Amino acid sequence: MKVLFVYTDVAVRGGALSYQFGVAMLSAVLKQHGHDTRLHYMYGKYDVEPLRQDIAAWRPDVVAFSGVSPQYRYVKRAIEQLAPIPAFTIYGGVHPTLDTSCLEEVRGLDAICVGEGEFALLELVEALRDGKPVDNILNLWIKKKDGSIIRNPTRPWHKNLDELPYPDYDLFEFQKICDSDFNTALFMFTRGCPYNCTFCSNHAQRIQQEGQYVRSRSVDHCLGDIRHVVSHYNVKALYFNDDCFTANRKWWPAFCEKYEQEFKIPFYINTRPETLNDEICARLKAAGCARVSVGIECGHEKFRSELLGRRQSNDRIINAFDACRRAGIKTKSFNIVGFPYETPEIFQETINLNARVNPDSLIIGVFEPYVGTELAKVCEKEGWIDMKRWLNDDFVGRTDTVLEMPQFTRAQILKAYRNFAFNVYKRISFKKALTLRVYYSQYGQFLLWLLTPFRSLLRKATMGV
Ligand code: B12
Ligand code: SF4
Repeated sequence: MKVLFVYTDVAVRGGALSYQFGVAMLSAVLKQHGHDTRLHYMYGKYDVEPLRQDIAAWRPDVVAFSGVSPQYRYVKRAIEQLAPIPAFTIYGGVHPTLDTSCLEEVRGLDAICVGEGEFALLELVEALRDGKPVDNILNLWIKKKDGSIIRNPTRPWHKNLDELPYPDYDLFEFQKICDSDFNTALFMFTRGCPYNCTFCSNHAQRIQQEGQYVRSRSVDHCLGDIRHVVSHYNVKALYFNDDCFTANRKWWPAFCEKYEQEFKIPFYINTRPETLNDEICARLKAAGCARVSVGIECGHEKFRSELLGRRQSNDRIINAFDACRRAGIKTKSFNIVGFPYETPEIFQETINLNARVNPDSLIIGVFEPYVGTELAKVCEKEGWIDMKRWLNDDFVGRTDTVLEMPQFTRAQILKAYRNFAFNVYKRISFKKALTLRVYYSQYGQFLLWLLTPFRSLLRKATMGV
C-alpha cells in the first residue's frame, strides 16, 4: 500500500527546516511491513498546489497528515481545498489527540489518530489492503459516510520502544535538515516528560492512553541509532531533544558512559534546572555535552511555582547555570512572555533572572494557550482568547499574543518580547544585545534571510557556539 505523509511546517519562525520523529517512526514501521511511503513537506508559505500534484502523480492509498495545534489551520485548509481526496485521509499528532472535534469539523477527513500511531496506522493500512472493515482499530476515530463518528478506545502506551525500528530518516531530506541547523542531527530517545507544567501539553497527553507515559529506549538502541545517522549523514553535532535529558538518573549516566567511549561528536540537551549540579555537569561535559538548554520560562519564583506548576527556587536555577559554566558547558535559556495573569512587573523578574544567570544564548516566545492544557482552560474561563486574531493568516505563533488581558496588554507583551534579549544583555555585552534586538524586531525574519550566508558567524558572535 502507498502512504503519503503530509507534515505541515508553515510560517514557523526561525527558518531551519524540521524533522518530525512521529512521522519518521510511522513510516519506518510501515516500510518494515512492506508498504511504500513518501513525504510531502509543506514548509514556509502555505501552498496546496504542490500537494495536489503529488497526490495526482503518485496516487497514494492513504494520505496521512501530521500537524501540531498551531498547524491545524493549514491541515484543515489543505484537506478541504483538496476534497474529495481520492485516498483514505487521516490526521494524527498532538492536535487531534487533544482536540478530537477536528474530525467533525474538517470536511473530507476520514479519521483521526488519538495518541501513538505506529500500530494503529499499520492496522488501518492492512485492513484497507485486505478490504476488511476499519471501524474497530484502537486509537482511531472514524467518520462514516453519514457523518456519524466511531470513537474507538486507545491501546496502552507502547511499553518497549526497542521493539520499534529506527526512525525513517530517508523519508525526510535529512542531510538538508541537518545542514539548515548548523550540521546538527536531532534525536529523540525518550517519549514523554515526568513534569506537569501547566502551559505544556505533556500533562494533557499523558492521560490519553493507559500505562507508563515516560519511556526511554535502551542505551544500546540509542547508540545504534546514532551510529546509523553518523555513518549515513555528514553531521558535526547531535541534539538529543528529549524533554528532560537528565530526568532519569539511571539512564543518562549509562548513556554518557557508552557514548563517550564510541563518539567524539559534541551533543546538546534540554533539561530542568533541578537536575543539574557540579558533579552532573562535569559528567555531561566529559561525555561531550557542549550545550545545555534550560527552561527558566518565568523569573518570578511564586508565579512560576503557583501558576506554571514549576516548583523550583531561583537559587536552584542560578546554581544550575553556574554549574554548567564551571564545567565549561554553554547554556541557553528558554523563556515565555504573556502568561495569563502575568504583569510587566512579573516579567521584569524574567529579565532580571536571565541577566543574573547570563546564558550564552536565549530564546523567548510569546505564550500560546495550547489545547487541553491547564493554562488554556484558565484563558478560556477568563474570556481572554481573541479567536479572530488567532485564526488570522498573518498570525505567527510565539511572536504574537492571542490574549487580550487588562493587566498586560498586547502592546506591552509585544514590546516586552522584542526588547527581552536586549534588556538581558545590555549590561553584559552591548554587541550581543544589539544583534538580538534586531533579530527579535519586526524585520528580524527578513534580515535573517538576507544574512543566511553569514549565519554561522552571527551565531558565533551571539552564542559563542
Ligand atoms: C521534538 C519536538 C519538536 C521538534 C520536532 C517537530 C515536531 N513536530 O515533532 C521541533 C524542535 C522542530 C519542534 C518544533 C515545534 N514544536 Co515541538 N515538540 C517536540 C516534542 C519535544 C517531542 C515531539 C516528539 O517527537 N514526540 C515523539 C513522537 C514519536 O511523538 P509524536 O510526534 O506525538 O508522534 C506520535 C503520535 O502523535 C502519532 N502521530 C503523529 N503524527 C501522526 C500522523 C498520523 C497520520 C497518525 C496516524 C499518527 C500520528 O504517532 C506518532 C508515533 O507514535 C514535543 C513535546 C512532547 N512531549 O510531545 C513538542 C511539541 C509537539 N511541540 C510543540 C510546538 C508548539 C512546536 C512549535 C509550534 C513551536 C514553534 N517553534 O513555534 C514548532 C512546530 C513545528 C512543526 N511544524 O511541527 C507543542 C505542540 C502543542 C500542541 N498542542 O500542538 C509540543 C507538544 C510541546 C508543548 N509546548 O506542549 N518541536
Ligand atoms: S519540563 Fe518542559 S517538557 Fe516537561 S512538562 Fe515542563 S515544559 Fe513540558
